[in-house]
Amino acid sequence: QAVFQSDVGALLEQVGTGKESLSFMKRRIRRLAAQWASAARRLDEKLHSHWRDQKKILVHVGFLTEESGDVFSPKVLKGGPLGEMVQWADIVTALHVLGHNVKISVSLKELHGFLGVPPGRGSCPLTGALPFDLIYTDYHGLQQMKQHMGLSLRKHKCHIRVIDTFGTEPAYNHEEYATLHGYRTNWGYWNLHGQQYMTMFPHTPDNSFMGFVAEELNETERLYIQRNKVNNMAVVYGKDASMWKLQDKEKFLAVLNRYMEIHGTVYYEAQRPPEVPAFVKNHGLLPQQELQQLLRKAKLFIGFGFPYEGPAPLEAIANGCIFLQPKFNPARSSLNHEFFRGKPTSRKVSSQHPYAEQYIGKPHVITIDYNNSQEFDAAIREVMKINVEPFLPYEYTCEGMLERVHAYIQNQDFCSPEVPFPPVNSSEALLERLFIRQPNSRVLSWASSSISFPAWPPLAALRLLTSLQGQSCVEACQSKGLICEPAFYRFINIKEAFSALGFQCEGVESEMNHLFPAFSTEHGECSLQVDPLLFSCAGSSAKHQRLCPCRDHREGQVALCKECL
Ligand code: U2F
Repeated sequence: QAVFQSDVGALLEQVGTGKESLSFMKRRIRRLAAQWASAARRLDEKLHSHWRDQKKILVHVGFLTEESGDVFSPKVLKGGPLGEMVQWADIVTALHVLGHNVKISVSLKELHGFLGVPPGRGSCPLTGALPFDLIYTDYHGLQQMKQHMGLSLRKHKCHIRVIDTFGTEPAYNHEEYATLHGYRTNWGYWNLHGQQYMTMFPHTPDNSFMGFVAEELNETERLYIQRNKVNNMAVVYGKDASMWKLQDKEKFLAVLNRYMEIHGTVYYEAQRPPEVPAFVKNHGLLPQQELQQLLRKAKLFIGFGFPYEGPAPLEAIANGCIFLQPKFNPARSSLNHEFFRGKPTSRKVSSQHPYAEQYIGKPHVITIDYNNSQEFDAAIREVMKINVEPFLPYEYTCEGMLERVHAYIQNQDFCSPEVPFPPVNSSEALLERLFIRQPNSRVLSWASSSISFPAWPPLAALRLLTSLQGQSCVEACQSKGLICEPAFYRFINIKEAFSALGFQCEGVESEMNHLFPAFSTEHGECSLQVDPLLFSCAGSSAKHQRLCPCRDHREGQVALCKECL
């Protein structure tokens, strides 16, 4: 049985030494230890201390290994990306606090040692049983495991979880389909189950949302912060001078400078001051803790377009700042933008931080067109006028992350053979009664009494609807306040689902297509999915209305349905 553990001493020893990235992670683990501990107590109470299996878990952080070049570690103190380090620190802490038996590796040698593969034997396959229940790694680590576990990776891959910042959509993950249909990238095509990829934000429900945490405030701190906000103080988002050089930055800074005192945390070398305008009070790159203090005073945290989708805006909002950011029109994606090119997703990024825009929004987040200087000017004035309270979505609190990771560990299973659906002996009449229409709605729900079938999330949460033409299932479910749930596709990939929704099929075909099951508006044809690996919430076509399995979600926790705990 797993027992919550609040002492992080053993974890800190595991993390090791010798790299700035590891020191950064350790500082973070230490700083947030008390917060994790009290979250663990609350969750334990909420779960009524019920039985949780203790898992043996290997965490192999591929991007920090020398063998993958480790470009991140040398830049930790120089304004390089820290978001990934934040996330890995929080992942290992969550696993440890949940009471699992965690081993951490940041080199091939350690990986070999933990897996019991003799060193220097190239791709000597791991012949025996895998000594872990779960392996958390990243794309670099996955590649290393392929090289060094050889064929046995295929046998063990259901135990693997890939921490994947921006996400991997099913069309890119499916090797054959990606190759045939132009979705092949340097990263994707591992033929994993889509939910084995775990993202930094809830980008697409095709993947599991792993996330990270931000600091929480107690009541005294909240009051103190609100009383001491400096109304005309702005902090610019961007710890590297290159982030300040983007197009027209000077223009915005000049407008901002008219109203507010501008602070920055841009890294610089002693001999060479940073290339930021003289009127900016630059503090240099700050330790996380000191950045929090700065954010506590500031009224505005302002993004100039890069970095995309990082942790800092959540930290700023949690400390009572308003986050002002540019809208991207057209939205950026791997199809039209250099930064996202080659990433295994075609998700459209509508602003610098779509999560802040869509899940938090006003008054904490203002997303505007920076090309319109009047709009920009008006936004700054609005920021100075309104008062906002510190806000942190539950899913980014320690308790929220523990709750989510706990639910995944105890319920997600990609190893057991799937029980076929529909059950072989089920009659057509029975299948026709699987869905019932909700009163006055185009949404159908699962008639749980007609067939009982073990599933997680539980089938009672299933809501079936159709997308509009050109709409993805992510959007279709969202438009009804629901979340698309790929685990439910297999229950709606039957011809009876079409008739329940009122479609009259001219014909029924089965094909490999990440948009299926769907109804072709041109030909009246109903198309089913052949390969479960291609069940995908993402993706749309002007010629199809997709069948979408949606579900509800817990308040502040989109990853989990109401009955998922
Ligand atoms: C994102 O990576 P970044 O590291 O650029 O993300 P940020 O939002 O800037 O913040 C990461 C952390 O850096 C900390 C801050 C955040 O937790 O507290 N920090 C700090 O310690 N001192 C400072 O002076 C300023 C910030 C994203 F996370 C990655 O996944 C992407 O790859 C990257 C590019 O889009 O952006």
